[in-house]
Amino acid sequence: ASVAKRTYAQRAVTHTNPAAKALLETIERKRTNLCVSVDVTKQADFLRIIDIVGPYICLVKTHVDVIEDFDWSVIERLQELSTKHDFQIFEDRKFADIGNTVALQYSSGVYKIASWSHITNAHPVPGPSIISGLSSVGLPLGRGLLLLAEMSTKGSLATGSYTEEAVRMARANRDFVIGFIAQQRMDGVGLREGESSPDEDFLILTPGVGLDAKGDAMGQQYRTPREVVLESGCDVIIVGRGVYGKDNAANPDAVREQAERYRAEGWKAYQERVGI
Ligand code: BMP
Repeated sequence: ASVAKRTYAQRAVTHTNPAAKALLETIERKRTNLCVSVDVTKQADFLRIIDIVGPYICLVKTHVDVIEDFDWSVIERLQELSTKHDFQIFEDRKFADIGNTVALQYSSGVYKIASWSHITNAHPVPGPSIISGLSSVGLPLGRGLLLLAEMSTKGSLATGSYTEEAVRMARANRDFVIGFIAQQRMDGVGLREGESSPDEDFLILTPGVGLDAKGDAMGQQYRTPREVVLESGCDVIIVGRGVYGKDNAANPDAVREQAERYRAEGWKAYQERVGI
């Protein structure tokens, strides 16, 4: 069956990258394809929101560099919460430099991302050398990489042949590249004339998901979990402000309620897609 018709459990069995396998197993075990993106600037808010949404998510997406009172205890607490609630961690670093530089940015500095983040991502703009640089650090640690094949923003340049090249880069590095940040499945994208469809399973993680808004004032565009998972065949919905958004931040019950709501919507769309 096509990848979109297979269950997360079936896909977990055949995936060889440890980060991809662990994510698929977590999704199946907890029956959730929801990733919450926690883009807040105070460590107390960051940890509090994750503790609330933890039971409803497969993955937490972070931008650690926006936490203004960051210290290493944030990472230790995040790891404790990851164990407590059984979710994976994805630092949304969007690497975009030469191989040597990204290897340093991934392994070193204040954040030492590779030491705690199961999954990270990169822009394909520098070409395949960005994958070699990151995999030199991440592969021995069992990490996985997502390439940004598309973006959710108005006027994104990541379309057409750029997206196709991103998929070709991933295909040539399937040990480390586990999938894409994209708005739809990439099955068969970028195949050259005469190339037959390879037996591949890329995870599609999709930001720009919201049930109550169409976008924001800075170019973000939202689609519903149903559009993303059922119609476009994506695997994980990434929701930020839709879950913890301005009004919710102060109110734990509202945050929990939104997390439950997005989890339910995302899972229903998946069940309908695979027919279970
Ligand atoms: P929100 O749901 O609050 O709009 O947040 C979306 C999150 O996903 C942000 O952290 C943003 O950096 C990220 N993101 C995105 O919105 N669109 C993309 O194409 C790629 C992203 O990583």
